[in-house]
Amino acid sequence: MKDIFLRKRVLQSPGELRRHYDVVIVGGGSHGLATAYYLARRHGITNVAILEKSYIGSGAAGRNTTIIRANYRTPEGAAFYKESVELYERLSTELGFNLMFSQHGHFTLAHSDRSLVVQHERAEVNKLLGISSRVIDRDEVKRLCPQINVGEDVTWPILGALYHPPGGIIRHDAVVWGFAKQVGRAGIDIHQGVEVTGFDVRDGRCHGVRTTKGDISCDVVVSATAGWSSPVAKLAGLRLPITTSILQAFVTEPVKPFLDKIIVSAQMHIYVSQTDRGEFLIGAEVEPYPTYSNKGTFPFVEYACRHVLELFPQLHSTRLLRHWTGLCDMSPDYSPIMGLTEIDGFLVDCGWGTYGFKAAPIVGVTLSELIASGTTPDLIEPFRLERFATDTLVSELAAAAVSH
Ligand code: PYC
Repeated sequence: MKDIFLRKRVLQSPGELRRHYDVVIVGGGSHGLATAYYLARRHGITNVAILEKSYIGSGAAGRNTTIIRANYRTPEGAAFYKESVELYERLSTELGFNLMFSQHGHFTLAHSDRSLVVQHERAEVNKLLGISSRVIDRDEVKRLCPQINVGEDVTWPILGALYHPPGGIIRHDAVVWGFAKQVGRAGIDIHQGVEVTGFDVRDGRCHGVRTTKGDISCDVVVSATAGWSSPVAKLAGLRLPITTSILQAFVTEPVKPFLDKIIVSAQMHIYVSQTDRGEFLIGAEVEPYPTYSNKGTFPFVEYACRHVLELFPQLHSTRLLRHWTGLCDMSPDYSPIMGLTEIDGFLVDCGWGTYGFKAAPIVGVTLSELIASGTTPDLIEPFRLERFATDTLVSELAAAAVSH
């Protein structure tokens, strides 16, 4: 009987914090866990610690809209997220953990001629990279998603959409637990409730980490702390070009399943999908002020409901259940900042804005390769921190339904 319980246990107990690790990953979210997973799986590096000040998945991994897609605007971004979607497609089998990935299609609605032009540009970039994306007209939107209101009697009638068939939603906490399970099995320590208080930086190199449970020496530190990236980098003396804001979202009470598509609108700044539990998950614009507050606001709820009800009037008497905020670390060009920094041995993975969760597996693959080989993989070369000094930005502003 005891054996059955042991086998079912997902998270291994990490034991004492050791005084030395080859790699210390700060942040027990989807990126930190994925990096640890691929370090072990692809490179055999297991003398690794993940330090999480709260519990795994307590940050952005547990507070997002669970959307997975690759229909980005820039060739750099689209190529990167394409690989992420492909990794996600195999991940349940690979991790031996059902991540409930349902790929029923992602629609970016266009309500103006200008927006149709942008969606065409995205479709062309996507097609060149082998990503399934095309612009469809209003009739096809209605045919593929009969539940949506395509009528004229609304604030912004729908003219068409960018249709991305592989887009989908996934259970975000299952992603965290699936990675954590395999990370633990590989012998990697996941230390929850351990906060990083400083870094041992001398002569331009990071030699270790100071924590609430003592100091650790290490060869490489990876900061994968999403919304907390700036304060964590500051502990190492590194200034990041990031501002932090919140994106709010809520779920309704569960209702009978009637929407299997993801609907987003860059004009209305909203996201709508229905979860496997029947809840409608609705999100909106990043708030236009920097904050670390995790309090939701009533104007957001009012705004999001007003717009969603124009698309889905059938939700008019559905009640709201939960409402949350997620921290978004916004970079100036809305693309991530990944890899080496001016401090040897101190790597960053930040600036994800609202795109982070969908990148978790490819972040793990590319960062683990960088750590193991010392060479930046081609796929993340454009996302180096130094691009802000060399003026080689990767503007991804047009790729989300939030204006950022
Ligand atoms: O980029 O798919 C997205 C997204 C969803 C919520 C915020 N950003």
